[in-house]
Amino acid sequence: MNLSLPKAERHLTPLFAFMLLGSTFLFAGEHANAQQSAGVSISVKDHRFQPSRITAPANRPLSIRVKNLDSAPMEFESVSLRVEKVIASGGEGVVNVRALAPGRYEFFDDFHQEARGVLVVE
Ligand SMILES: [Cu+2]
Repeated sequence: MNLSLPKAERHLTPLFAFMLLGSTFLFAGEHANAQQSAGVSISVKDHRFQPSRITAPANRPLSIRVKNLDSAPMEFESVSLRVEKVIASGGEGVVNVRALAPGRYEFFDDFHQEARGVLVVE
């Protein structure tokens, strides 16, 4: 039925097919990437995050390893990441986070709220 299409649309058809093919490859690439998780580490000492700014790649699940070097328990918490985890003094915990869109995600110690940091996803 291609022949009954107006001339302009007949020209568009190969372009459309090409775009479809391109987006299929793009999707396959993103899918492969999404399966690999990334890891970042952070410590807390004297109620300060070290470092207070961490970076991570976008569109990949993320494991955040938090070491508590203080003599009091802390709670790693983030509203935008929707996580909270209590970590005993001298202990460590892993917070697993979904694949994230690029942006800034703030976190804090819910037991000592002066301790704040940011995860920059890019
Ligand atoms: Cu909390």
